[in-house]
Amino acid sequence: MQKQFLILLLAIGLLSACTVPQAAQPTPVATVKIDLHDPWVRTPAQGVDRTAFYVTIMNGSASDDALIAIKSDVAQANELHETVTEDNVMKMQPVSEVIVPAQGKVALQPGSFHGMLLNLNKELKAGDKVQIELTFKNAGQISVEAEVRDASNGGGH
Ligand SMILES: [Cu+2]
Repeated sequence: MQKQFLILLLAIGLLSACTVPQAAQPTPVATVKIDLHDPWVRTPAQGVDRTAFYVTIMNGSASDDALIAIKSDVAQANELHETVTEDNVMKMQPVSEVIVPAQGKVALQPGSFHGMLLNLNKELKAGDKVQIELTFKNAGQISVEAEVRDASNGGGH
């Protein structure tokens, strides 16, 4: 009985904590500004169940931000990768984040950083639209609609 009473008190405390200060606080000023330009997904090669996602990220804020994750519902696994050249061999490796400098930009593009869509659960063809959710350290989650496109040249991703 005593415990229930305590829980009730806690609940009331939480309620008032939620409602009272909210009315008094000024509207927060947005300090994070991320713009996403030209999002696209490469048309997967015939019979291949993986592809790459590209976008240019512009950071209009005064502090660095970082892309830390991507998510889509067309792939079972969504990773951040970087294409590097070692001993004249191009290969890609997972990265934990892609830094977007303050007042600067970074491009996820063929031969560089990219989002990797692995174990595709849907057939993608040129012209399809794919919803991608990007998670940034500061700016939080931003969703974009990426168009599926054939790569203009055959360069590896
Ligand atoms: Cu990759």
